[in-house]
Amino acid sequence: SLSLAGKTYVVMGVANKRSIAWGIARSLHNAGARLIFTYAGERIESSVRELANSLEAEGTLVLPCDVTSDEAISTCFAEIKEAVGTIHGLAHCIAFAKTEELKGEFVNTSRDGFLLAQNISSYSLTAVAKQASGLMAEGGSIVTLTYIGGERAIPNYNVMGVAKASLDASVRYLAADLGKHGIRVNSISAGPIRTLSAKAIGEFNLILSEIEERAPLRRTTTPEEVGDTAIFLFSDLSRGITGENIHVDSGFHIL
Ligand code: 0WD
Repeated sequence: SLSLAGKTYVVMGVANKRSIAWGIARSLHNAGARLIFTYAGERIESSVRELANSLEAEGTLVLPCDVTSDEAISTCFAEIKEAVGTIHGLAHCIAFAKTEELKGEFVNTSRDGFLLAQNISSYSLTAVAKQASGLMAEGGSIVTLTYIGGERAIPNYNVMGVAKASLDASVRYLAADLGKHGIRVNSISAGPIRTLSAKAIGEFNLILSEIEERAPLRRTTTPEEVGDTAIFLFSDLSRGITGENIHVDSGFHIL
């Protein structure tokens, strides 16, 4: 199977064991990669440390990085540079919107809520790519997580759908900029998965049951499936792919 031994990856956005980021981390770990985890705030630090320790891997780092702060991002990557020098990839698994704007009609979105969702869920990729790319001396691969709600109007996804559309466009522009440095930028559009963030989305259970009934594979997506596609995008097997979005959603997007 695929080996990423001797390579180092930054995984941003583990909140708990259900996080898609944790699925990606486990796939990376199984492939022999060294991992650096970043977390948003003190509230989840202990949970991330506990999960990182459970891997029993040498050299794992856990660092704070609130992506709403440019200073926090530069401090974080300066510490990563100091510790490991070179990184080979980064998984951006971060999103946030106000719960009250993830139900009802999009037309009611506030200016505040719109900008907050764009800031954390979309702009953060560009801010982080700028810093991370400086550490990718041997080339690299950046992977972010998106959702079909950025391509089509999905009930309740609302302001987050618009943030995902902007994230998807950012992937293409970043790929265009960073390709000359041997750095690839891609996204995975995951099918709905029951996580902490997903709890905020109105009628999420309905969305899950629709996938089970209608998606070509007749089952919901697992974090392991997303993790295994991520390590493909991190590995040399995907060396010709950049600026791309891969749907890991049991085929739901073709309907
Ligand atoms: O169905 C789903 N769960 C899908 C999720 C389908 C398709 C895509 N995605 C995306 C999400 O939109 C997100 O981009 O996957 C990514 C990861 O989401 P997740 O695994 O569903 O959710 P979760 O485990 O809650 O992790 C998201 C994390 C935050 O968790 P909390 O609970 O603390 O909000 O994003 C991080 C944080 O760890 N995050 C931040 N990180 C740094 N700085 C910040 C911040 N300011 N805000 C949130």
